[in-house]
Amino acid sequence: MIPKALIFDVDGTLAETEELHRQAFNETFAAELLPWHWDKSAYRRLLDVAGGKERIAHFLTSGPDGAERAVGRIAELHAAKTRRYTALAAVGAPLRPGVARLIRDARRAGVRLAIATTTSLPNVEALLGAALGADALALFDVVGAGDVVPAKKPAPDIYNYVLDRLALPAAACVAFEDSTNGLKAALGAGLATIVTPGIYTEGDDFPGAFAVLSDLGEPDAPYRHLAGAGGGEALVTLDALGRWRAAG
Ligand code: XBP
Ligand code: MG
Repeated sequence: MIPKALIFDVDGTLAETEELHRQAFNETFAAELLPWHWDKSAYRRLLDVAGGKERIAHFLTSGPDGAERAVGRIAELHAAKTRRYTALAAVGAPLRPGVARLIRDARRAGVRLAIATTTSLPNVEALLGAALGADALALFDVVGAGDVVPAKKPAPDIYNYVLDRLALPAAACVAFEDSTNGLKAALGAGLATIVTPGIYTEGDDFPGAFAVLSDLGEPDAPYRHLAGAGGGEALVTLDALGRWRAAG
């Protein structure tokens, strides 16, 4: 039976957005005369910490030059970064393959949609508004974002928040993630999870994933099957999700 709801992570799953986040962080540091620049290898390590404020706080523990000018200003720095990110995301970050197709099919079939993300709500609004139109967020029955829960991924809080508001059991839903932290959060909430690794997570291990696929697939661009369910197929569709779940 096809799922009653699809729950999507945002960054790395709906779109490859982490380079825009990294740019927003670095531009904010420069504007604040903080001598910090997060290159790709550093950012890949920093992404182990979900949440931009938490990521900055973690970075400060390494004692970077100028850290004393940031202590007590993390929320202010992060707000400035969010303003920069929303401007970048509003220009547009393309949705990953298959995302718009699956969202459209779910809406047509009466399958409910939700978002469970660590990122801040303005970031979700900017990204989806640019990609799916001004009323994009109305496509989603529940949007769980950022600080609405006390503990961020890999804690399951954001997925439990979404399931509570959907009033659906985890067994009736499927989650979509790109990272190990996100997978752990979704699994912690009891959700079967399809992982589509992104630029910062490809090659990582995803133990417990229901399926690991290069992306959700398009008719002219089938996904690459990496692990779990979906071998020998090309597209993640509602029908495929129903068959894969029934096969266990
Ligand atoms: C990924 C994150 C976020 C973003 C930055 O979120 O961990 O922290 O990297 O966004 P997702 P903020 O759960 O969508 O993969 O600075 O707003 O946290
Ligand atoms: Mg993600």
